[in-house]
Amino acid sequence: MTSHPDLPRLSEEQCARYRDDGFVFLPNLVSRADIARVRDELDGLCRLTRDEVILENDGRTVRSVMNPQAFSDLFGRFVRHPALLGPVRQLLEQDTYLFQCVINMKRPFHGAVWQWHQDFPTYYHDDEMPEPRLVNALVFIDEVREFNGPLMVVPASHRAPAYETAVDDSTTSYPLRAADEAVVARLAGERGIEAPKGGPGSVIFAHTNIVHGSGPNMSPWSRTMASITYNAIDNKHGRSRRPEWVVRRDFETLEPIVPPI
Ligand SMILES: O=C(O)CCC(=O)C(=O)O
Repeated sequence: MTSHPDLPRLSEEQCARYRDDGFVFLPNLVSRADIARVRDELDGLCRLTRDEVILENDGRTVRSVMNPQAFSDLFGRFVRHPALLGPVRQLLEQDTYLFQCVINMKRPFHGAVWQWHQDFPTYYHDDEMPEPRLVNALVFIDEVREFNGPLMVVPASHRAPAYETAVDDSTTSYPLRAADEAVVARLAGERGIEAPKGGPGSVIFAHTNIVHGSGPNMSPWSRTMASITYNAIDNKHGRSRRPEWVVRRDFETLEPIVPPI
């Protein structure tokens, strides 16, 4: 692995939490100044008409911006932020490439659900991903509160197998391999559900097999969250069934930038 002695690192306790619970929450990790630049850039990207700008079922509200690093220099730098790459490389014990980046806007009053799911079954069945060795960095672009559709996770559910599920393409505008309700009920019955809340720049590092989802945003507050998925460089995905604007084939090893972005 390329040596970067100055990259930020997680403590032993934080690493243990990731291993045991399948996620670790770091409040206020990325500076407010960098997050403000991301938010400004997103204002412009959401006005673009292109496949990567996905609308909710109402045909008006932006749900997600997919892989903005492919058409925004700022996002090309943001995914290389040392505050993200340091912990990710430490957790993977590997150099890493960017598998996917999705910005989930969860707009006030109109942001729709993300059904309960694990990420890895999609990667395995649809993208020829060999092993569940990916880390998802979920970066809060807005403050996440109890009211604006926080991400919910089931602690320790990453230890469960990657369940095979059918694609649900009717609940929202984005097809997803949603988890079986009986499985979610059983796993949540063991360890409950957590929903980390915090200010912009806070980050959840989550294992690719953790069961997670989020409710609709009925509040007047936006809940934008960047979901940046990093893969170990020796775990490259193969030929994906999904279009290239969803799953890119760029295996470049990510090197950290020097902030600000
Ligand atoms: O933004 C959300 O609430 C859900 C994100 C998610 O499920 C994912 O990144 O896999």
